[in-house]
Amino acid sequence: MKPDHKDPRETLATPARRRVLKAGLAAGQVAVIGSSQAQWSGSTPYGSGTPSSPPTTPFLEPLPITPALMQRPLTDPAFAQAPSVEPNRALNPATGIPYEGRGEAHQFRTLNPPQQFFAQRFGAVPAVSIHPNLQPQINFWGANLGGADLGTDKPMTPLPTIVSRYQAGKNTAILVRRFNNLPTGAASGGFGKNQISTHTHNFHSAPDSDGGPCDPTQGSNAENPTTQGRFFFPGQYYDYYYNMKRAGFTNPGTPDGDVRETLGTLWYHDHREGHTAENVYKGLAGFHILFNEYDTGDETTGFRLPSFPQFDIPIIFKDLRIDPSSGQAAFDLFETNGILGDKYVVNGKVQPFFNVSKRRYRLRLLDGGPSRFYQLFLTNPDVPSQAIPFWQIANDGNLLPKPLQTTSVRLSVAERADIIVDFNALTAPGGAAQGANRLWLENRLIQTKGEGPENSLYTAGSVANVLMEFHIGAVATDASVDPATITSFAPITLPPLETPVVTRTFDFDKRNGQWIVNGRPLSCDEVRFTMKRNSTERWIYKSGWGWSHPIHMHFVEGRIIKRNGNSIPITSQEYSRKDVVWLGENEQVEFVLKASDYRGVYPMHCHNVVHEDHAMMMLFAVQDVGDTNPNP
Ligand SMILES: [Cu+2]
Repeated sequence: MKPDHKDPRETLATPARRRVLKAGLAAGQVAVIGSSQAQWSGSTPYGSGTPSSPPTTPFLEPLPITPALMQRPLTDPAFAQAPSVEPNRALNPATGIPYEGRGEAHQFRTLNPPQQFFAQRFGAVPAVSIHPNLQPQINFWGANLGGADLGTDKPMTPLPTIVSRYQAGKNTAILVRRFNNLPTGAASGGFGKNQISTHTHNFHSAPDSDGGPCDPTQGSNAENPTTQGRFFFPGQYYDYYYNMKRAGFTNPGTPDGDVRETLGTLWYHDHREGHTAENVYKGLAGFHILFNEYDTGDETTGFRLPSFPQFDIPIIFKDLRIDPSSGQAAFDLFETNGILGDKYVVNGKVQPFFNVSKRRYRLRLLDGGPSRFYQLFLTNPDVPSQAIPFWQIANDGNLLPKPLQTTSVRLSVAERADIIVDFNALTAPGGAAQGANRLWLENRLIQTKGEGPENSLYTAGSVANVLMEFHIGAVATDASVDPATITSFAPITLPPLETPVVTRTFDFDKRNGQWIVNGRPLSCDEVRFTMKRNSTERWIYKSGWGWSHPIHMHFVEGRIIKRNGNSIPITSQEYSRKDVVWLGENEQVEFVLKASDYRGVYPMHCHNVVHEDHAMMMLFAVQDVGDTNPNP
């Protein structure tokens, strides 16, 4: 990017960061500055002038564990309209619009007809406490467990956890029917759009079930429920079909797909074009977890990772700002650089505690946005200088080649890290946190503006930076294995890197207040390039000074092969397949990927959801004939 494109506000904020970078640190390294520097909570170095949230006492309430969605028989009232391959576009006499929002038939559904059926109804969340010191929140949206009566089966946020399973040689396909029962009229709190599209992030979905932001035929004609085929409107449902086959299932030799394409920790969230940030901030996000023949969810079988759900804990965190005058979560519609909150909300509670036993836990960490980047550490609040190791076993939806011991993980928006923490070994005599009866999950990455983080850390042990506190109880039985003894997650491993036949460059920049890719903002009416099915491409991501972007493409995963000219070493957390790439300030990242199986239109975009809405995104297609456009 050129200096004349720089947001003038940038020049006020950059000296500290420049100084750090000029010290010669490589990407991924950080400088530590003292906690005497402004803490983000309290003094609130926040761009838009929004006042600070009311104070809250940390660790008063337990971490909520989001319930799992249960399957329902086809005799359930949710399926009064029978599920069908073709969308149900018949007019519902009760609403005057089609029963179903979907516009496309489910691809390849007859190969693996759905075996399990789930339902959920999106609606307003009844007034809910996120902290005893704050007023009940009335502006949230969520989904219930599928019951027809939202008064008894109430919408919740985070959204219910969906669990599904790969099983080679067996059809385990599922169908999730999502009803839109969101309020009509103006959204509460002045933000949110009740025309929704549910994206299952990182799943190998056909466009019909991808939950993309744009209708492939209607383009920007988004508001008409009789023609729009991607959003579902109040009064409509949408059937999402997940075939539970790994990528490559259309290849004759691998009818179950390629085991190396196995996915694990996914999430689902709203993706309505132009309003994703508002809707996710309102609560439309939850986990979709996939198990398989090796990562079984049972610590006595397969890789013997801690059992779900007792010791395998999905944790979604976001940062909110509570307007002190209204007491409600506030969303600044006019802030396009990104939105920072000053309250960490973890599984729906501000700074909760979590009671753990002395044994191993698998924690699935997900940065739910909207704009904050994290570097997470375990901190012993009584001895903050201790370096406390844990194991990272997965990055985004993918197991690493083998467990990687580390003392921190970095997450940009939408990235996931599965970690294993051994609370027994850490606190036992000789352990890194010997004798500790509590530990913090602490974000030490400095970020004072929505555009992106600094390249430096707060010192350890600042309670304002803590997401949650673990209260460590008694020793408990543990049948999971020590990650140190796992030398490989084979056969779930990295597919070989194939030589790219097409190279494309994507320059992520800002101009005239709009976030752009290769000079242009999103148009839902334009497909910018076409990938050829089963053909390998190299994408080069570039960014400028002053901002960072989490870059996400739908449908296709890839491998980062170079960051700023350097290869990714096997000891890196990035030696993995990825669906989100942390593109830091003034960085260049080379990414290799290949599309398979499905045809159709997908987006790639920045996952700072505020950037995404304003409108750092483009559409691409996957077809049997591609193009070679180097700068789409
Ligand atoms: Cu961005």
